Amino acid sequence: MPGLVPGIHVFLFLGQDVDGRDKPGHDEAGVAGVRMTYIAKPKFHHPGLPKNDLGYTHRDYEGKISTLCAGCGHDSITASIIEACYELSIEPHRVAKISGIGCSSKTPDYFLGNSHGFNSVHGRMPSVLTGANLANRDLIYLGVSGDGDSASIGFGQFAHSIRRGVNMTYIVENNGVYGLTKGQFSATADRGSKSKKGVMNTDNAIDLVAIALQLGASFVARSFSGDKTQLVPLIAAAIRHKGAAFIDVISPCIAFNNHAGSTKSFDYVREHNDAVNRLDVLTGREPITVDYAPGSVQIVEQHDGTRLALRKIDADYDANDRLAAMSFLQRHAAKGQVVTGLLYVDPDSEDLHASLDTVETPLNTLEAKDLCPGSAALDKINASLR
Ligand SMILES: Cc1ncc(C[n+]2csc(CCOP(=O)(O)OP(=O)(O)O)c2C)c(N)n1
Ligand code: SF4
Ligand SMILES: [Mg+2]
Repeated sequence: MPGLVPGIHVFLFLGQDVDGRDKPGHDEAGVAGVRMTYIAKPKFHHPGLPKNDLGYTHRDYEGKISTLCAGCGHDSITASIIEACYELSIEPHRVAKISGIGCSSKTPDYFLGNSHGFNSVHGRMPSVLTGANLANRDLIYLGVSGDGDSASIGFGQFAHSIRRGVNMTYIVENNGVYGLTKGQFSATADRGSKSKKGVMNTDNAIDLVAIALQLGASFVARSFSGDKTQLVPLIAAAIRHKGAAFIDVISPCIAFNNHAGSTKSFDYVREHNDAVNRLDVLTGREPITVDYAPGSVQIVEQHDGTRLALRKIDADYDANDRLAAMSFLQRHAAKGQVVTGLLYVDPDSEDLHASLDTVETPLNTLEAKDLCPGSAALDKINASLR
């Protein structure tokens, strides 16, 4: 059954003939000879389920049944993405979910079953997403990746998509290991942390949040898969943000990285979680009536009118100060603390389309008459180059 053997997630050999010969189909991520299989969710649901502004229930934002290990942090992130999209009343057909390879990169199959999806190559999600975004700026782009996918093979891709300000929500489901390939340390594993077999990691860790801040991401957050109250509004705010929004979600791998000595285990993150703020996302125009203590809330208005109400937990933390955020993170990381919350937001951010000055109309809908200025205009351009 799915999930009984950690790290291997395709156990239903539905793709084989009775004599064992393979039928044509998709190979599962990097596992030769094994068919991509899935379990569809039953369509029926309780008639009394609450509905959002579009008349959709949570069920309309779900995908297939997860084949990850029972208890995997990634499944909680899936649930938070479903919740955020439901709360924002997003039309599923307006979302493009793009991933790489890994247990984390499998998760887009488990949410938004009626959205566009592309499961790309290991570490290549950012370039595929960038291309799709350039072709059609009208979709909402959700990039889902793992720490191996983004901090090792895809590190360059991660960096360039962030520095270009691609309008996207980039989520890394960070467990500190390569879960799918059986638990090798990834580049986000902390120096000095121990593998399940007791081996010490001697390499320095890459902190993707620190890198994203340095590269100019206009929305940067860190959260924990076990804290849905914190994570759902962060995802909702990131989706409504214009520009590169990055969320690093610590997501324990219960099969390979949830033991004593790991700094990505449920126990470690619960004990060392230092939340600097709490977020409420206000999408309507109604006045703010939330019961805040004076001075403890900061309202950040985003491009599309969404207001972010940031309740300060740490009075010294300023989510509009990039440099201060970078040094705060370093100081707390040195003490072994995992700083979570909305760490930085630039409400005046722009995206790659603004930098390139592209037309408002999605490029994939332009016709030849829009694209070709005519021979007179071309002659003029050519003359100017002689
Ligand atoms: C080009 C390429 N190199 C290596 C692999 C093998 N591989 C598959 S998943 C993976 C690591 C996944 O780790 P991560 O992104 O952290 O995802 P997780 O499974 O931990 O969620 C690797 C090395 C591959 N599929 N393709
Ligand atoms: S990340 Fe770990 S716990 Fe999650 S499905 Fe993969 S092997 Fe299992
Ligand atoms: Mg991983």
